[in-house]
Amino acid sequence: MHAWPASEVPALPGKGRDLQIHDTATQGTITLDPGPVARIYVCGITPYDATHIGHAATYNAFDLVQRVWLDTKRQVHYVQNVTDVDDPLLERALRDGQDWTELAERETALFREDMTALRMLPPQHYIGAVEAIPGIVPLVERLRDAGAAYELEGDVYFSVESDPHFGGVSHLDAEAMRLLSAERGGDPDRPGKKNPLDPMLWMAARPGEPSWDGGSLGRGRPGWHIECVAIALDHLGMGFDIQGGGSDLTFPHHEMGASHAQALTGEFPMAKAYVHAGMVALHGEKMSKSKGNLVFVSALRRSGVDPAAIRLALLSHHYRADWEWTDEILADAVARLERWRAAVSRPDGIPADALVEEVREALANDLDAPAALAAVDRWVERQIATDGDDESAPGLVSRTVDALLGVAL
Ligand code: 5CA
Ligand code: ZN
Repeated sequence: MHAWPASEVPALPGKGRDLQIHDTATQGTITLDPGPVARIYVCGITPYDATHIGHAATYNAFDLVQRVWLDTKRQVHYVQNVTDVDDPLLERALRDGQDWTELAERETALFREDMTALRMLPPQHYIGAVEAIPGIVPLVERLRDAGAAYELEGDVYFSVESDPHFGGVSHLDAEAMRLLSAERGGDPDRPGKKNPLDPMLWMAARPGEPSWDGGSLGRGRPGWHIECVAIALDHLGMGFDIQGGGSDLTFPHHEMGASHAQALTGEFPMAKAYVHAGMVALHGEKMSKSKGNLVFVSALRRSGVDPAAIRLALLSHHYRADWEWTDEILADAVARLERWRAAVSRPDGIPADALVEEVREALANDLDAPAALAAVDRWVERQIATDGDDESAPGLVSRTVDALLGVAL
C-alpha cells in the first residue's frame, strides 16, 4: 500500500537528546539507545471509520517519537499496518450493504488525507493485512509445526503457554486477561481450546466471508495479532525499538503479538519498549467506532478548523493521559495558534536558542508535549511584550515548532 506524503522536517542547530520513554512491559521509564536507524512499529487503523480524535492523538504520540529521533540525527524506520480485513470491518460493510474492500479503501484514503493535513510523518512501509497474507501463512505453519499452535475445527490457535514470557507486556492476572480477551476480539469461552486465552492465528473460511489460500492451513484468513507480527518481523526484525499503539492494545493485541514473535524466533524481547497512548473520550466514554461517540478529523477540517490547531489541541495533553475532548480544548488551541503565529510574524525578536533546548528536553522526557507548549508560550509572551532585535529568532522558533511538534506556523 502507498502511505502519504511527508512534510519536510527542518534541521535544527545542535543535536537533540536521547528519548526516555515509559515502557509498559518493564513498568518504568527507560532510555532508548537505538542504533543509527531507529525502528518503530505502530499499529494502524481498522478502516471502517476514519480518523477520530482518539486515533489522531495516538498517532501524534508516535510522530513525536520520530521527530525526537530525527533531531538526534538518526534515521527512522517506521512501519504501520492497515487491518483491512477483520470482523468489525466485515460486519460494518454487511450492515451498510457495501463492498468491504471499497469501505476499507475509502476509509484508508481518508486516513491518509487526515495524516497529511496533520503533518504526521508517514511510515516507510504501510502494509495491509490482505497483502501480508502470503507472509503470514508460513509463520502460522511454523508455529504449528513447532507445537506452539494447534487446530480446532479447522481454525488454528496459538498456545499462550508456548511463550515463557507470556504476560510480560500487560502484567494482568488470568481473570483480567479473560475479560479483556472477550471484549477485544478473543473467544475465551469457545469449547475445545487448550487455554481460554489462546488467540486465533488462522480462521478457516466461513460461508459468505472472504478467504485466501492458506497452503497447508486450508483456505481462510489471518488472526489479528499475527498480522502485525508478520509485518513487523518482515520489515523490522526482532528487537526493534518501539511497539506502539493506544493503551487498549496492551492486552490482548501487544501481549499476544510479543508471544507470537518470541515463540517463532526463540528471541526475547520482540520490542525494546511497548509504548501506549492514553484513551481520548467524548461525553464521558472512550471514543470508539463501536459506540459511535466520535469527533472526526475530516469533519473538523471540513468545518474550516486549521489542522495545525487540531494538532495543538492533541499536544496540549500528555500522551499517556486519558482525556476528554471538548470544544473548549479546540478553542484554546485556535487561540494559541494565533498568538504563536503573531509572535513569529515579527521581523525580529528575543533570542530563541534556549527555547530549542527546552523543547528538546521536554520531549525527550517521555514526550512531555504540554511542557514543550508551555516553553513556547513563555517565549511568545516575552516576544510580544519585549522589543528584541534578534533577526534569526522568529525563524528559529518556527523551525523548532515545525521540526519537533509538527506544527506549521
Ligand atoms: N487495526 C488495529 C490495530 S492493529 C486497531 O486497533 N485499529 S483501530 O482503528 O481500532 O485503532 C487504531 C489506533 O488508534 C490504535 O492504536 C488504537 O489503540 C488507537 N485508538 C482507538 N481509539 C482510541 C481512543 N479513543 N483514544 C486514543 N487512541 C485510540
Ligand atoms: Zn496491530
